[in-house]
Amino acid sequence: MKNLIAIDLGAGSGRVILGVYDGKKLSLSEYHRFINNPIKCENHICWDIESLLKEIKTGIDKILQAGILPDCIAIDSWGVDFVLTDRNGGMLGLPVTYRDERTKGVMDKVIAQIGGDAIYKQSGIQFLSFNTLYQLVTLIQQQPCWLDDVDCLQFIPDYLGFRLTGQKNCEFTNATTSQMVDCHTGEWSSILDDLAIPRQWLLPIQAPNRLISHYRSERFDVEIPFASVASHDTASAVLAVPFDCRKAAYLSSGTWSLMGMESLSPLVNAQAQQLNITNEGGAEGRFRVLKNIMGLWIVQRIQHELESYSFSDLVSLAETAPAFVSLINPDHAMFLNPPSMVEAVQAFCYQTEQPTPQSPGALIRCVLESLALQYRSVWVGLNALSEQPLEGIHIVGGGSQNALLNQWCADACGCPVWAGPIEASVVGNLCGQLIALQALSGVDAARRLVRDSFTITTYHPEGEALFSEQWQRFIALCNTELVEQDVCC
Ligand code: ADP
Ligand code: LRH
Repeated sequence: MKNLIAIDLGAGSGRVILGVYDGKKLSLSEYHRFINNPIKCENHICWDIESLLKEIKTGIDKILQAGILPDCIAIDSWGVDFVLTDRNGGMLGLPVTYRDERTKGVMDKVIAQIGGDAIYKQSGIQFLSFNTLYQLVTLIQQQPCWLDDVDCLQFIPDYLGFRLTGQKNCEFTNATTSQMVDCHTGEWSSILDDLAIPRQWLLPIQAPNRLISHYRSERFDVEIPFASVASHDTASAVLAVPFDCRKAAYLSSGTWSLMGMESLSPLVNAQAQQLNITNEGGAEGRFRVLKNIMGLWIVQRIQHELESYSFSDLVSLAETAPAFVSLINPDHAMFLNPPSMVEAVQAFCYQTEQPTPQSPGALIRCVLESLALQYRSVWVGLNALSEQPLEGIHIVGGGSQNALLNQWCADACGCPVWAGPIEASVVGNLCGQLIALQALSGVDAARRLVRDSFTITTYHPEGEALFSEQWQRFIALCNTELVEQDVCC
């Protein structure tokens, strides 16, 4: 039997969960959940690192308080963002969030300077304006007064681990989200030299699912082994996808919708580049061939603005609203962090000469139908790239509780959908710890454990014709040029 603590940080919320492995099954008990609220600092939106650390320690203490002696502890979080430290390990500036505006326009300039082909061929990573690469170029251009003091860059989960244990680390799966790792060698790429990003800031890249240190709690007088797992939350979520013998896709559905498939080698070719498909690193050196879709972030932000509606209220209202009245391109940059998401959705519809959704039901229906249609686009792209046809889609993460969207995903893609587990990143994090403790032999054994431990709900496609009728209209809308000043405020 093993008692394990998973700390899983999403961009919206964090949780500290106890996982108990009895040799046959894994069960979860949530001890602590907290909001991850970015803060404004010198005109940038930043992660409140000290508050995250405080919440993490509170969660661990709750578990220790219950008299449980954990065998291991590990952290995973969102990708791309990082902390810079000086020679004494002190934090230099607060880490800026990937939704901050500072990188606006930088990616295009970098592509013009060194060429998109060169970046993609080496990294195999999708072009997203907020990749670490563009954040670092921006930072070097901005020249903050402390820039010369930088000694080390650590990604968020590695840095939080460092604060808990004193051990520095650079874990592979999260490092790959930077677009600075050569996907063919697993080492830092020569793109860094082309852009004068100091290599001496970077630590050697290490494989996940290893014990690396201990966390000592003075208050409870215990020392808990600390593991570096697949510390990119999506990599841990993919580890927890209950694949069986069928070749299938996955959709990690939360703040983002990450849709993809697993591959033993990177898939880097002209077609993949044209589709802006990424090859992020996974556990056991596997690759996450996937695409970011803006995801339930849009709904989260609308819910925040409409305050009095719960998530399930909004989904019920969407279900009864008229179908396919207005559609948006959910991946348009205008939805990354607009001042008002309701207004951004309405502006997109107005500019594309569609009725502007007014009621909560109409707004959410517009967003969820558009997400389902985008799932279809990515599904078609993945099938074109896959050597074997994909037989269905595993949906994991908090969004897998959205039965309406699960059904629409099955309908839009015309394939079965298997939903669960809900806490996929936590489950992947826990399985990574079991691998580090040699209680599981690897990823395949982990997935057997997931299948044996969690309920999976199947959705069969019912209304494919409806979605396929709308798909050409959706693609045309996605290709429509919008006028920036009208859509961004
Ligand atoms: P993150 O990527 O931030 O870790 P999660 O995996 O926690 O995200 O998923 C959060 C999402 O889960 C929310 O945005 C919401 O869309 C969805 N969700 C949470 N609870 C429910 C629920 N009861 N019914 C439907 N969807 C839900
Ligand atoms: C999801 C996620 C995603 C990244 C984004 C920054 O939480 O890690 O995989 O692209 O956040």
